[in-house]
Parts: sequence; C-alpha cells; structure tokens
Amino acid sequence: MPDVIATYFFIPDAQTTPDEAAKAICEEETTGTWTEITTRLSYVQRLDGTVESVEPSGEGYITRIHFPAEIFEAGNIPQYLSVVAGNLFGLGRLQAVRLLDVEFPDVLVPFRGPKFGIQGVRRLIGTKRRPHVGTIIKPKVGLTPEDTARVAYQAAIGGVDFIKDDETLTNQPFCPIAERVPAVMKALDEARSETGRQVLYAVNVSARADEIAGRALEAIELGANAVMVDVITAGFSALQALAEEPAIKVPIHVHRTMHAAMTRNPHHGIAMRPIARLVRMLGGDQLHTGTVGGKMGHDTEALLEDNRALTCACFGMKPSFPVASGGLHPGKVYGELHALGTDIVLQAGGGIHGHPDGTAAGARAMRQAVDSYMAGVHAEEYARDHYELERALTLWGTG
Ligand code: CAP
Ligand code: MG
Repeated sequence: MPDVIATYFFIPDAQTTPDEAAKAICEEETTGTWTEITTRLSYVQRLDGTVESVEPSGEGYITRIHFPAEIFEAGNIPQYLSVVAGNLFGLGRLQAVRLLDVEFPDVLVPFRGPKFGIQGVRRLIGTKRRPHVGTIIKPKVGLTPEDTARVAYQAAIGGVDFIKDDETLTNQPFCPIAERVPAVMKALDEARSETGRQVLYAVNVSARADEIAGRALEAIELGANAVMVDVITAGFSALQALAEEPAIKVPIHVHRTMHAAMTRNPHHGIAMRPIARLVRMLGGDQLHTGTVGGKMGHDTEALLEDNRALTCACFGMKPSFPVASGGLHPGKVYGELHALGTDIVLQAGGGIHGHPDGTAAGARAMRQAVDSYMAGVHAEEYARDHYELERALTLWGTG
C-alpha cells in the first residue's frame, strides 16, 4: 500500500544533526519515542516510517518522510493530523519545523470532495468565465437582522455574486440566525426581482461539533442558499460533517481564520497548502487562500501553488473556488486577476462598504473593475465613463 508522504522544513537544534532531526520526526510520528523501549515487538516494524531525503534549504533543511498508510485510520482526519502534524512540532531536537505539504494515497481519501466546486457555483450564479465578486457584511458584528438585510440588499443590487457573514458573526442574541437568514433572503429575493440575478448568501454556521450540521440545516430551512464554516476554529471534522450531510445541498464557503497562527511563520507551523488539500478533500466549495496585494501578508508564488492544490486534477474531485480576500478594493482588482487568473472569488468588505457613495456603489465599482480587466482595459481608463469606479480609484488609488 502506498505511503503517506509528508514534506517538512526544519532547523535542528545545535546538538542535533539534520539526519538525526529528520529521524526524530519520523520515529515520533510512527513507532518510536525518545528512547529504546522493552515492549517493542518485531512485527511492529512494518509501521516504521522512512526518511526519503534531507536537503539543505535556506536556514534549514527540507525532508520528505514516508508514513506507512496502515498507520492511518481511513477517513479519520483528526487522526491523520495527529500523525503528520502532531507531537513533532514540540520536539526539543528541532529549533523549528513546518509542514509544507502532504500527499495521501487514494486508499486514504474516501472523501467525495466539493459537491459544487467551481463549475457548480458558477452554474448557480450564471457565469462562465468572469471572476465572482463577493462581499462580507460589515461591520463584522453588531448590526440587527434588519440592518444586515439592508446591507445585503444594497450589495446585491450593486452587482455582487456572493455575500457572507463575517468570521466572528454566528448566532449571537443581537443577530440570531433565525431572524437574520429570513431577513437577508427576503432582501435578496427583492433584489433578484429587480436585477434578475441570483446572489448566494453564506451563513456562518460555525458551532460545536455536535451542533454544526443541525445549525446549517436550520439556516437552509430558513432559506439560506450557502453556508460558511471557520474551518480552523471549528475543526476539519466540522467541515466534513457539513459536506457529508446529504440534506445539505448548498455550497460550503470555508473561512480560515486562525490559520495565520500556523501558516505565517516561514520556519515553524503548517503551510496553507496542506490545509487547502484537506479542505478540498473534505468538501469545501470555496476557500480563502489569500491575496497578492491585500492587507494580510502574502507570498505570491506560494499562493499560486496553494490555489493549484485547490484546482488541479486529483482524486477525481471537483476543484474548489479560491477566494482572494482581505484589504481588497476596486483599485486592487487588476493586480489580483493578473496574478491569480479569473477562476477566483474576489471578496471585498471595506472595499465595498467603504465606497464614498455607499455599498451599492462599492459593489458596482468592484464589478466595473472586473469588467475592465475582462475587457483588457486599464481601470483608470475604464473609470473615465464609469462613475462608481472613478470614485473608488480617487479614494483608494490603484496600488
Ligand atoms: C476581509 C475579512 C476576511 C479576511 C480574512 C476580514 O474584510 O472579512 O475575514 O479576508 O483573511 O474580516 O478581514 P476586508 P483571509 O475586505 O474588509 O478586509 O481571506 O486572508 O483568510
Ligand atoms: Mg472577515
């Protein structure tokens, strides 16, 4: 049976050679510990891991480690992570260690992947090639259900394709799902009667593991046409519970808040790539992966590879829609699309609701910026006869 192959960057401590460090990771995550033991029996050896390679890389080394597939309980994601991303991060013999990527054999991927994927979401919205424009209801928290619906209506008539709750809004008393969802969906129906366009609203259903599927079903019964989960804080199993619930027949938008605690340090933690692979395997239809010019830190080359992990042909799964979000506004659209391509969701919260003429104008400005890119016209030129875009570029520029 093929192995699971994990790739790590590491910096050994002063007393440890690179080979000893790689061996320590391998043993800790398979059948070893810090010392020889009297209870080891010869037949356990079939589960020993192997170090395939250790190569110098920058301030440290990169190693590929093979874990026998038999160690993994097929379909049990928490257990997979306990092996490839477990105790190793705390090993004293390593100054730093980062999980860069992980490859699973088919036998350990009994998951169906995204129900909708890029083409499925495009069919719901009615697009073929152009990037989708999304927005996040802002302020993050605090609006009443009625005012949330009012902001959603303005974004919809302005031309967004997708609206989501922010990552910290769930079911607080000031804006309960039972009131927020009907109000927003009524507003989107009104917008649709004016524009003829379907807009998805992703309700943040992040909750306790034993409540999340029920909360999603409640939101869908109330009319929600998409759901959202904060996959790091709620857990990968929460995403799996949503994706594998047959009655949940709407796209799943995956937010990654808390990811930067693991992904940001280039020497220690977990890179975005393994996270992206897991989210796609487990059924995320859309996933935030970052921007090339937004407010969060970014590494364009790594981001392109992370997006490829979402969209490449693998396991016969549908591709997940990469989401570029965080500090975006109409002046940044060209740079994002030029770098990332058009099979992308461009999301703007402040970049739409901060438009001087309000949310609908902000949405129009984002759509105009996308249309200018698709027409091969620079935004500044396009803005000459597109007032909302011109106002946005005057306020925020194009940098
Ligand atoms: C963006 C956002 C998203 C970030 C998350 C926020 O709002 O709603 O959560 O995009 O970052 O709360 O910051 P703005 P990432 O458009 O107003 O910045 O997508 O990198 O996970
Ligand atoms: Mg947010």
